[in-house]
Amino acid sequence: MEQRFLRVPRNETGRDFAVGDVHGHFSRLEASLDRLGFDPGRDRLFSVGDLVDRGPESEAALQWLERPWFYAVQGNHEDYAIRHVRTGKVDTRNWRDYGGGWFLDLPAELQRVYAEAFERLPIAIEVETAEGAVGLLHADCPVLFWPRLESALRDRARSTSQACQWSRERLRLMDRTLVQGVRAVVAGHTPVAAPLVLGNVYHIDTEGWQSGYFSFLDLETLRAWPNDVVTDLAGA
Ligand SMILES: [Mn+2]
Repeated sequence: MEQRFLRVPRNETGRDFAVGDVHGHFSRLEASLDRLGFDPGRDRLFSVGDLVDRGPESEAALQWLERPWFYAVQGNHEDYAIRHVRTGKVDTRNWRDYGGGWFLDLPAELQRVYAEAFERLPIAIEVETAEGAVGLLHADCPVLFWPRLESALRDRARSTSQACQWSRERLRLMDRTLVQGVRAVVAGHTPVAAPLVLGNVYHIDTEGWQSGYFSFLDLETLRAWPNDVVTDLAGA
């Protein structure tokens, strides 16, 4: 069984950043990291998932996942690829509309290689920082007490993963309920115009893969670059 919940110790030498959905735009990501002054010798980058589909460079996901400073959780687009290979039960026409064509057109052998790499990704990551632990997942946190997530991913694996990877409930309801037992939770999946925090949940998919820009959330300071986090929509 793959590790669905990954704990990452504190970065003692450099900074830790989370970034929103990449969707096959690794050149843009690279350019943004350069402007940020990201130092791969000391800093670490945490993707909140959806590395692939839509953009032109999805195939580069494998190289990125081999980098020692790069971490990622499984997004719903990685879930499409895994389910397609494992079960064949994916609505491929729908997935193609969402950018899955590059995968569907790969030889079966290579599809398996990608699916296996995606399967090794955890559904949630917990990163230690000087100010306390920060949680990362793709879409939404289905528990209101973060320390329960690990056992939920084990005992109710399918429904818990599905909520972590697909749900848009918090943003839809503008729900500001705190997730207890963790300093902050970081998610992508649902686009926002600027990084937005609801309760202690940070939504950072500012559509760098489309017409927006990549946002980098410093996990120590919980400040975002290039635009800081918006806490009050009325003031946005
Ligand atoms: Mn997504």
